[in-house]
Amino acid sequence: MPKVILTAALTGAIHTPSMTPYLPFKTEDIIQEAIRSHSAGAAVVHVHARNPEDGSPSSNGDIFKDILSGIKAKCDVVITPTTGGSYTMTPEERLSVVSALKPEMATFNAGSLNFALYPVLEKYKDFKFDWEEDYLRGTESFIFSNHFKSLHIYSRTMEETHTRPEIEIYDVGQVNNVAQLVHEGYLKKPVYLQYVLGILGGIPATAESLLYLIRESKRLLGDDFYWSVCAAGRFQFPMGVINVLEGGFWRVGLEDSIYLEKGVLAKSSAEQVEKAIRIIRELGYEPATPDEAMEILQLKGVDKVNY
Ligand code: KMH
Ligand code: ZN
Repeated sequence: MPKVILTAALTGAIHTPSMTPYLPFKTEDIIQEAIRSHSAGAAVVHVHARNPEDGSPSSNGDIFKDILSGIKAKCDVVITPTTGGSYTMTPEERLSVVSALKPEMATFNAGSLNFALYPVLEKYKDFKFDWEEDYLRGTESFIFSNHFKSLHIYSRTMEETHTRPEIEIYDVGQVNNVAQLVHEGYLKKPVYLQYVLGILGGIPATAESLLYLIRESKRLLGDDFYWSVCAAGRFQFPMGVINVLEGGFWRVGLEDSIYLEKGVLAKSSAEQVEKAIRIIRELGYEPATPDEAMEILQLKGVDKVNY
């Protein structure tokens, strides 16, 4: 039975608290969401830190440590903290979670791009917290910077901490960036790619885009890689189904979509995990357990983290 590694991306730095009452941003709520998503069948949770007072994205090491150690104390899910952080953070602030907590896996954003969220302001007018509107509008002039010098530093740091990079791919040129980093010896095969579809500034979320990414990855990296897909909003489920059928893994969660279906807010990332598992089982697949994910992705083991 083919195993599918399901990842739940719990909170992210895209959606803001006023968009849905279900977005967890208090530390205990993020921890509980991880536990619920693991119980629902997620093998991996992807975690951002948020300021528990107002839900603003945070790179605070103590908040990350509280979240990661709180999850670790309650369940054996694999934890992948972000090094993407948010656009209000420096590359050093974004990377600090890896140096400090030495996680088994962390995101590694494989290139620069516009990362525009401002169009949502056409839909959302009233905000609970005063940071939300400025944060979203500020993305009109935001370039998510991941140039090669920073990618060299990120990869070396993850090598030192034995942290597997979950390599975020926002567009097809970034697959070539990965091939270059493998050629230079900064990344080692088999790499683990996370195709991120549907971000304004990155590759659109279409079947053609996804199949092109997979084909280009195979052309540039050979068959020696694993891949998952995460797609924004309404594309979250359709792209996941295509990717599973192509032999890949799947990421869901409120970081990428606040909906369970058209017009219905998801009450948790766990609800999206449950729906994804129903679908993959109907297709003849089984969700991987955390231990199976650890084995497939050759992770160092939670006993070697620093939290
Ligand atoms: N926020 C997603 C679009 C990261 O956190 O470093 C991609 C992501 C990357 O999750
Ligand atoms: Zn993220």
